[in-house]
Amino acid sequence: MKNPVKKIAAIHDLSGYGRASLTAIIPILSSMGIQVCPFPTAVLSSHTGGFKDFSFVDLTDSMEDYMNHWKKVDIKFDCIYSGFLGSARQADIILDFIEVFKTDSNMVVVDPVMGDNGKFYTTIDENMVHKMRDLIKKADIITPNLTEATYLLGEEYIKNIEEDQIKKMLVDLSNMGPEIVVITSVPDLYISDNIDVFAYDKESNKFWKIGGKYIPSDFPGTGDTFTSVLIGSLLNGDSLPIALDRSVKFIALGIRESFGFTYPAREGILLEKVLDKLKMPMINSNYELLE
Ligand code: PXL
Repeated sequence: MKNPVKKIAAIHDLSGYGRASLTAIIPILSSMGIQVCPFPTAVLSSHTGGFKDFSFVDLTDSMEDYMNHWKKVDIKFDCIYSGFLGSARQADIILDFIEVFKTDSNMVVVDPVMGDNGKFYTTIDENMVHKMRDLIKKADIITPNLTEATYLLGEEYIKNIEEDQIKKMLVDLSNMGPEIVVITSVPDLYISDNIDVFAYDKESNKFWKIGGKYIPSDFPGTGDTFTSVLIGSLLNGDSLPIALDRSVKFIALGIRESFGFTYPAREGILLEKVLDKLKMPMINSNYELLE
């Protein structure tokens, strides 16, 4: 029998407080039956959104040894998934990692974590944008939010963006390398309070849209949650639109759980209350195939 539990290398920071990056990625993917092997890029006392005096240890100098050990052990990954980087130089190390661990059958997912709402996160600068452009060339799937997509393309962030402009961004980004491009956090021009996700699959030349109710951006970690559910669904055999829809629905459920309590939004969505919904049957699917 083929061994059923898939493995993922998760190259992200560990933020001790606030349900972002590895503290979201590990429980989500393990609840979906996937083994997560964390490869930490930095250790922070909390994520950087909504906190000022967080501690930050950049792990760039330890990453080569970490990778070389994994190389020696000869680990076979079904997916390589990178996110928040502790320094721009880490992008080069991840490119080496991809060179070593990429196979014909596994997938490389890059979430180019850099900012939101038209602004960089505190620790990110222009240098990171240049390096992320190199990194996405080697990805099969990328999942920027609208802010990160505009940084990658060197364009200006416009909140009220037309569907045709988004489709052009998707194609332009896929021309930089990735087969599948997903852009999250796109405000809907026509339905107020909706935030949409758009995706383009180069092989089938199809564009998808998944509409969702407004997700306040002061809930950090939703990007990491989104991409983790997407990857878990794809590794478990879902199609792209179903996997996207599952991710949007899961985040909406998490936020609805959170509203009933008084935890500060900066703690992130109440994952612990909804992890058991990750394998929900996808009835009432809510995706659109765009013309
Ligand atoms: O969720 C993305 C993310 C990851 N890691 C750190 C962050 C953020 C977003 O703010 O601050 C440290």
